[in-house]
Amino acid sequence: MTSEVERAAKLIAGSSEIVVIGHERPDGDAVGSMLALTMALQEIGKRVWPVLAGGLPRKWQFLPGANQVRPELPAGEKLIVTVDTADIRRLGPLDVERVDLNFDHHPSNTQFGKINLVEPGAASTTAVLYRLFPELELPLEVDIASNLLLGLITDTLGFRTSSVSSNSLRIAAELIELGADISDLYRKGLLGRSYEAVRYWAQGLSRMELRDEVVWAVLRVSDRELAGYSSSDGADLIDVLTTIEGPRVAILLVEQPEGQVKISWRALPGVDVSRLASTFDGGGHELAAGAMMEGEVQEVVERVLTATFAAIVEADS
Ligand SMILES: [Mn+2]
Repeated sequence: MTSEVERAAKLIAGSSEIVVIGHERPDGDAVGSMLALTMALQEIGKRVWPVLAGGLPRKWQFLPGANQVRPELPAGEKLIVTVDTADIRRLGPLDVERVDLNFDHHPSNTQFGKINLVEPGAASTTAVLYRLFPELELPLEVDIASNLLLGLITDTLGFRTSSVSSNSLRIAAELIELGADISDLYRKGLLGRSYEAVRYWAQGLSRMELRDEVVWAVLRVSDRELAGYSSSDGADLIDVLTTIEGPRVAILLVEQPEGQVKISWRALPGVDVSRLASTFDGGGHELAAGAMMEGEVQEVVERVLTATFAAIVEADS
């Protein structure tokens, strides 16, 4: 990877205008990576545009640098950088023809960049960036550190996923030493949620089901309307399903406005849900993966459950 890092450093040095893009329906790691990289590049004198299809969700607007995020690509030739994005299609409806630099930690990353800095073992993309910043001659200060720590806190669900290592905590400690406020980031980025989001959970939880070591819940467009919840995501309900003792796989299915269903899988070690997701054209990590499927909700539920039960049987054989 070292020569890739050198090539990346040269590419950055030779570019004065840079676009940094995160994936659509961004999580904390996508936003934190995008803002940290944006601010670090600005510190060394680059003109930088952070871009997210659909703009920055309100949840992340407390972050330093958040007011710079725009929903569309700027005109003209720029260096194009993506963060935390496993597949170029996850950039959403942005018209991205070419990616120069691809920073990520998803094992399923399709290596779509001219240069790919992908570390599948890392707990977050912000952890990858933290390690690469000195080699890329990018600076660290409190606002950059805060965004990096946010990505690490959110992707590890507060340092409790199997991806957490002593190194994750060492990085967190160093970011705290730079001034990042861990308790504030933890509360606003991980624990804090709206009343509407919890009402939305209640809709999904009231119809939750458990069968043969798989627990699942469905969230429909009508649930969002009833709860007054405005985003088309799952409001992290999957993280509640994974706290249930017994099931080896948890699944959340979220109906989308235009005949699609977004699926999230979480597994205990032993079942590889990233392989399962890839059979539906999705991807992710071994124990946390997702896909987008076409079809009516109930029909998608049946297909997903059948495949998931089969994956568990296969894992045990
Ligand atoms: Mn991530």
